[in-house]
Amino acid sequence: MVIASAPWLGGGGGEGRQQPSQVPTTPDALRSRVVIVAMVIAAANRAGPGCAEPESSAAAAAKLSGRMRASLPPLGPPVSRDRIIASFPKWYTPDACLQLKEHFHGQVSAACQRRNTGTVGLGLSKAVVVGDLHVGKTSLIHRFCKNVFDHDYKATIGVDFEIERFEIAGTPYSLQIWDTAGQEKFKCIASAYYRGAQVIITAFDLTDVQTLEHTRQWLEDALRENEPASCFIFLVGTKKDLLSRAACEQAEGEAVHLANELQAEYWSVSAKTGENVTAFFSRVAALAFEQSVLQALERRSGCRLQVGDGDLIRMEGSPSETQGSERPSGLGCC
Ligand SMILES: Nc1nc2c(ncn2[C@@H]2O[C@H](COP(=O)(O)OP(=O)(O)OP(=O)(O)O)[C@@H](O)[C@H]2O)c(=O)[nH]1
Ligand SMILES: [Mg+2]
Repeated sequence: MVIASAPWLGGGGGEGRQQPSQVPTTPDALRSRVVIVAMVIAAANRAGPGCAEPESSAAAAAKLSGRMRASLPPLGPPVSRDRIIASFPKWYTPDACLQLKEHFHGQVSAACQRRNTGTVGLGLSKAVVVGDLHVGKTSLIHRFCKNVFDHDYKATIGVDFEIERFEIAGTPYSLQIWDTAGQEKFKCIASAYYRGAQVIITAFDLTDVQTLEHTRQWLEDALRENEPASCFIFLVGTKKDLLSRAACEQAEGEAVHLANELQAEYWSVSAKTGENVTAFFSRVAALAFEQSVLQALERRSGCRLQVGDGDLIRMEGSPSETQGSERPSGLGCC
């Protein structure tokens, strides 16, 4: 069974994943869970490369909920302090990072200051987390989204997702983080959800070198469903707490080498202690946000307006908005 839960709709992602949808009885329960049942498996099997996410009534409902939410002004409490990103979050190591700059792109800062980011503040960016079973994908996401850590292993069945709200440069922004199953038997289901990812996070266990070797294949699979040039790729070593400093440095050396090959940004994290977890996702959110704003500005600068019987007026953005916006900065290189 493939299950997708939406924490902004209902009671968290991990616990109760085996339960059917709940009847909303409390304000909390208004956030109903979305359960994608067996029919998704059939849909997933039908979906070939390049197909959209498998459609089912529940999946469609999930999408609709997402769209409805995206079209509404942000509801609920303000974002927590550690979700407010005012300055560009730093990389983990300059040896493997996607951008060495320390500030938001000038056009992005200007647009944010003028509250001129279009629909970016209402939209979502999709990040998918892939990697071998047991490497700690779910733990990483749960540490960030719920600030919990569970010693017990509960394999992810199919996929699951969380949505985290941020305020970046004064603009509301949401990241949809998809947790996928590492078990081989769920791979065909999970891979149906790779599509439309702006960020691909390939996770491996720092204590198990084989899981690092497998990241290449995981990334290949995820990129097959996406436009490689427009995806931010991260390589994340998990369970940092289990290694001595020397062992960690050795594992990181190998990982940085691979990250450079994959044009990925490298991070070491621990879901158990929380080390680097918030910093990592802040970096992910900031890069995705910046790219989204630049793309919105680019679209706007090229938009056309039809007047009367067909005269076309090209709407140019103000020079400060359009200058140098041909391409979102920092895709896959420093
Ligand atoms: N010490 C330590 N253990 C961790 C850490 N992260 C995860 N674990 C443990 O590793 C095991 C697997 O973690 P999960 O997060 O379920 O792994 P997963 O990658 O989601 O596994 P699948 O869902 O099967 O793909 C669990 O027992 C966790 O408690 C960490 O940072 N430190
Ligand atoms: Mg999992």
